[in-house]
Amino acid sequence: MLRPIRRALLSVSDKTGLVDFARELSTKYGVELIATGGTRKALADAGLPVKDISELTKFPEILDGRVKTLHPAIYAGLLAKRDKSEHMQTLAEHALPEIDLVVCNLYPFEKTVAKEGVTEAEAIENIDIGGPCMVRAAAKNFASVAIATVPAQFADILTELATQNGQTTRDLRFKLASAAFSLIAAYDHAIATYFLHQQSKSPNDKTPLPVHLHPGFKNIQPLRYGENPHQQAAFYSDVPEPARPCVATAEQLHGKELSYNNILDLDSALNLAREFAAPACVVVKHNNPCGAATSGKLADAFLKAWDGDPLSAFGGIIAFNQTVDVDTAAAIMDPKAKRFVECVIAPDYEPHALEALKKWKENVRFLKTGPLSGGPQGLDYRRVDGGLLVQTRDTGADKPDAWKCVTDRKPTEDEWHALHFAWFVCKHVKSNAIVLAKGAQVVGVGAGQMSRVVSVEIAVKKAGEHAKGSVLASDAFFPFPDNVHAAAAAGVTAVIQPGGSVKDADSIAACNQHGITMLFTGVRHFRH
Ligand code: 93A
Repeated sequence: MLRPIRRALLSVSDKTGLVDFARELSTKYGVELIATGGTRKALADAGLPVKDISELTKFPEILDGRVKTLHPAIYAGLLAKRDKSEHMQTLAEHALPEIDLVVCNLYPFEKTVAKEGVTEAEAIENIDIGGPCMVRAAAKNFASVAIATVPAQFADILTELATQNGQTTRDLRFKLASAAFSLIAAYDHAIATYFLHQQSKSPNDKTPLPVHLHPGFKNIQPLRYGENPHQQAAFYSDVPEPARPCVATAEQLHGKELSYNNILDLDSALNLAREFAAPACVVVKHNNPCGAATSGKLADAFLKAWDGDPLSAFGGIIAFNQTVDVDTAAAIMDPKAKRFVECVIAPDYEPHALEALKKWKENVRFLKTGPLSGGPQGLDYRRVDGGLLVQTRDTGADKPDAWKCVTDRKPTEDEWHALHFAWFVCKHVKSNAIVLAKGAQVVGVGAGQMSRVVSVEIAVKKAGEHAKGSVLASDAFFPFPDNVHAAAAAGVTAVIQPGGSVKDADSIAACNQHGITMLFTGVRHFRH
């Protein structure tokens, strides 16, 4: 059982709330206060009993305070495992006191470098060394030590001391440790960013992008350039070992170096292909699928995906969800078709298929992911100027069993399967997204339009004669029934969309008028 908090080490730059917190610790719970220079003075000035850190280290603060807490007496007291007798014996042998609570916030590096005209020397002096070490040590030993890094945590700690006989719970200490490690990560990132900016101020600076990037991303491939030749770029990965199948861990078996845009498109293509259990092929151009199909045979899925929009497929990125066999390779390379392909990604290739593909063209990139399982993982990050948007992935929301038919006519079995297929393709198309499909083959896509009805018109135009008898998926609700009228005029027989518009009733009435069947999914798939 953990002893009550008896000794606290306080070392803070931001002294907000410090005195009140320390007073309560000292007067109510008899906690011994030990502090570094400035913090000690603030506490002593408020009339609190406080020991100087050098009483504990038996060593003065030196080098203008650059070395104040970096001492074994501090670290032993923080890191000793309380439930390990050898550790406790060592403390006793060397007369090292246990530290139960650390209150520490760091030199204000970010504030300092944000100041107009800050000098390099000022910035450097504000890189805290001892603080982060102490915070990490306390956080590592959260089993026995509590670490407060922001004044907002003082109240939580006091509440527990009051209700837990002067102790804190493991649960609170774990949360405090988690916040502490986040603080250190952010702090070090701010320092790294400052250094990076200092060395690459001009847009033409050709210094390579850094090896490590917050949070935990590692440079796995410097790229020749970014979206355009005047932009610098690199490919970073945060996939820990053992690697899971994705573009970042895929093995390139053949072809030219991958480009920035290749990687984006490969990711989009793979993430759509892995939605399906049946053999599937996806063709992506500029981050949108222009063709996609599933079939009993992979070669057939490929031909159907390519034929969905052969004009756009030229120079496309192709993803498969199953091993590329000899027939599929032959279909890709068919001399009569004269196909131009940038990249192919698949779980694997049959040896003969790969051998042939490698001989086909020197530059085409072939990538192998290993067996696909599940969807993409981790948080999704998008940078905006001055900020970062973070969201969870758009996975797992769809419940086909709960889809509701809202029209007089119910879908036939064939229509239901086509709608199901079209819906999952639509999820991977930029908004406003409209997908026309026949069976399990995309025949027309309207992507990235600012008005939905124009997306319908584009999808219909792309589908040409195939629009007749097709089904339509829309990533978000129809705001007006004009979409239904346009679809009906093209010969669409079934629609799938989230529903939820104030004008749903008008769209449903329009479907009924045209004999179209319509499903509501209750789930939206915007993709911006
Ligand atoms: O210069 S340091 O990196 N060297 C140290 O050993 C050290 N220990 C604590 N800075 C160090 N600190 C930092 O001093 C703390 O993180 C805190 O921000 C600050 C508190 O100093 P004072 O109590 O003198 O105001």
